[in-house]
Amino acid sequence: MSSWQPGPNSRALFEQAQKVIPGGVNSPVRAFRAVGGEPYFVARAEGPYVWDVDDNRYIDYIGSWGPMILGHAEPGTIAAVQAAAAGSTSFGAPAAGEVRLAELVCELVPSIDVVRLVNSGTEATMSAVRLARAATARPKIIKFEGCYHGHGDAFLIKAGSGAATFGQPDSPGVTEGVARDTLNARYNDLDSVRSLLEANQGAIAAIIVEPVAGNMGCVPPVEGFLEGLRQLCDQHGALLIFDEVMTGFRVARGGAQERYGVRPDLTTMGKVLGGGLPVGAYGGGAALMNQISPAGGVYQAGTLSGNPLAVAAGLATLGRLRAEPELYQLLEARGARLEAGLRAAAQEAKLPYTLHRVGSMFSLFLVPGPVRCFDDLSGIDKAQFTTLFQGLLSRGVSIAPSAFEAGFISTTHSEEIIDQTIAAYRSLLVELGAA
Ligand code: KE4
Repeated sequence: MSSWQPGPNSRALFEQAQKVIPGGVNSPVRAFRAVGGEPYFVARAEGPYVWDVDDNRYIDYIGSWGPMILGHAEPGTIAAVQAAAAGSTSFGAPAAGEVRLAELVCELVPSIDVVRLVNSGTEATMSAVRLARAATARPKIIKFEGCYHGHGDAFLIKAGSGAATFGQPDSPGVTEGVARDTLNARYNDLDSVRSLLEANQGAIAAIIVEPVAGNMGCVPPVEGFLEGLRQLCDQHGALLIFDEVMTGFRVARGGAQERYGVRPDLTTMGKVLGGGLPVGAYGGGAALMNQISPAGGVYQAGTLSGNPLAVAAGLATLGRLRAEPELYQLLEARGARLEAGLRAAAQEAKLPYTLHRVGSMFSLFLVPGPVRCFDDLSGIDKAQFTTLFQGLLSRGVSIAPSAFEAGFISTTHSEEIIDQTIAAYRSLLVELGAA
C-alpha cells in the first residue's frame, strides 16, 4: 500500500518553517506527527476542496477543525469580510456588528441571554471557568479524560488514573497548584463524576464537558449522561459548562443543547461562530454573565475581541444558517450517506469498526467498540490508522492527521463527493482487511 508523501514545494516550505516556527506549524496537530511524515501546505481552498502548494487537490474533511460548515470560500462570507476590511481591520471600540452577532447568538442558543465575544475557544473556556469559580467561590473543576477545552493551564491536566487523585500536569509549565484544582472523570460515566463530587464536597465550581466529544474522535453522550450531569450539578451547587466550541451551530443550529434538550449554565463557542475567522464566545444567563467586567468584577479582556472582520464572517455564516434551516437537513442527509457507505465498506473488508456520527461530525474507529470514553480507544492501532490516513491522501481525501479527531462534512460536500470518498475508503479498508 503506497504511503503518501508531500510534494516538493510543501517539503521545501516545511523545511523553512521548522527554522522559524516551533515544529514548523502554528498548532501541533497540523505537523502530522501522529501519522508520520510531513504535512502538505495549503495554497487555497474552495467549497469541499483544498489544494496544496504542489497543486494536489483533496476532498477536505478537516474543514479547519470545524468552522467551514458552509464550505471553503463561501461567497457571502468572503464578500462580507472584504466589505468590512474596507472600513479598517480593527477599531478597539464597540461597533454595531458585535451587537448584531451577540443578538443572533442569544436568539439561536437556548441557554444564552448574554454573551461575550473573545478570540478563540481557549479564551472562551478559560473565561467561563474563571466566571464559574468567581460565581461559586469554589476552586475546583471536573473535566473528562479525552475531552479538550483548549490549551489553558487548567485543561492540560490528567488527574492520573482513578477518581479523586490530584492531577499531574500533562504539559511542562503547568504547575502542581493548577493541577490540584482540575479533576478528571470518565466520559459517559456518571458514577465517576458522582464520586469526585462527593470526595470534594462544596469545592467543585463547575463541570465542563464536550456535550458531544470531538477530541477523542466523535463520541456521543449515552442516553441520560447529559441529563445526569445537569442533575448532579444542581444537587451539588456546581455550574454546568457545555463546551460547544466544536458542536455549537454544528450538530444543530442551537448546538448540542438544542439537540439533546439539556441546558447548561454557561456555554463556550468558537469555530462555526467565526466562519473561519478568529472568534470565540462564552454566554449564559444575565445574572451570571453580568458578573463579567465592566458590568461586574470578574475581569476578562481582549484587544481584538469583536474584531469587525471576524464579526462580519460570523454574521455571514450564522446569518445563512438562521435563514436556511434546511441546511441542517442537508447536512444530516450527506452524513447519513457517508455513514452508510463507510459501514458497508468496513463490513465488506471484514474489519472490526465503530462508526459514530452526530449530524455532520463523525469518526470511523477501527476497533470493535463500544466506544464510550477515552479508555475504550486504547486498542486503536496507530500504524493501521497511519496507513488509512496516508492511503486516503493518495486517493485525494484529507482527514484529520490523528485518530483522536472528528471529521466534518460541509454543505458543499455533494452526494457525488461523498460517493467518491466512500470509494476511496472502500479500496483502502479492503486492502487493510486483507493485510
Ligand atoms: P481554540 O483555542 O483552538 O480556538 O479552541 C480550543 C477548543 C476548545 N474546545 C473544544 C471542544 C475544541 O475542540 C477546541 C479546539 N479543537 C481543536 C481540534 N480538536 C483545534 C485544532 C488545533 O488544536 O489545532
